[in-house]
Amino acid sequence: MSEARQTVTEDQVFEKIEVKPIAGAMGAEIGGVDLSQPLDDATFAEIHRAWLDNNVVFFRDQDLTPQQYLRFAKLWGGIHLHPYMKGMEEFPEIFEIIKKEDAIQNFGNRWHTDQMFCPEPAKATILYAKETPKAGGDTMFANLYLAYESLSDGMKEMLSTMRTYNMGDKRYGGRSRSERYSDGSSMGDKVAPPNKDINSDHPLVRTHPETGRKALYIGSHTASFLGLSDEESAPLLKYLMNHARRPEFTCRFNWKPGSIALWDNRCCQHYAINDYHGQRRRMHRITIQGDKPF
Ligand SMILES: O=C(O)CCC(=O)C(=O)O
Ligand SMILES: [Fe+2]
Repeated sequence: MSEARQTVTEDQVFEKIEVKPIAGAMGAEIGGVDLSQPLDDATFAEIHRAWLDNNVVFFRDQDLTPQQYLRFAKLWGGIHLHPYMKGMEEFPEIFEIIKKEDAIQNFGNRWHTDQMFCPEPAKATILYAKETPKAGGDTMFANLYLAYESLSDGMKEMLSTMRTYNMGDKRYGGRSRSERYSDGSSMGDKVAPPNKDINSDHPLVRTHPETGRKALYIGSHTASFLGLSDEESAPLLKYLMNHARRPEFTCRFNWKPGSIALWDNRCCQHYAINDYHGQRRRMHRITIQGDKPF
């Protein structure tokens, strides 16, 4: 039932960079580029095209100062700050994700798309690996274009006018981030909730503003559908979440120090695998401002 992505086609031709898909559904490694240096327009245009085609792109063996990292990030738009989490003291636009040896809970261990609870959710997320476990700590991604395109015509029709209700906090068993991360995580001291919780509704079927393709815009922040009760929403939500992460729609990335991922939150979900207990993992994350979904 899954369709090939549109990417493995003749227009995957690049002159400035090498692009190697890592799975059938999505994801490509980009080689031949040093992100610590300013990028010329042609190289940036090729990376941008590869990113739109593959939903997520990866770079290896990068060595960037925080300033160089921010310069690269700002090519993609303004910086989006996480409304519930603090950035680094010296570089507030960079948010450190860390799981120490004694931690239990990691950050991002649910299928989600970043800050979907905001009226204008993050367009892109860039993650830069600083310390990685010997094995484990991979991140998985799922292609939300394929999730949409593989639905039946009847289901597409039914979903076409529906809206999701997405919660910024207290989504999981009513527990706040402060409660969840104070319990065996390394992230507790980074929680800084806004005065008032941020919740937003969005179209369930979203049109990507750059590619024009439709995506099933759903993630773990989605609590219900507008106009339906929680009980009515739950089975459909469960079906769509399970459908969106079918293995055929996914790719999985194994990090090494110096790896960078850049993903498009408008058309993919991701999931940080928590399988490296007793080891340390540390990442630097920057998110890029997005638009109001339509
Ligand atoms: O650490 C990861 O692999 C991903 C965490 C996450 O969900 C995020 O950075 O948005
Ligand atoms: Fe995330």
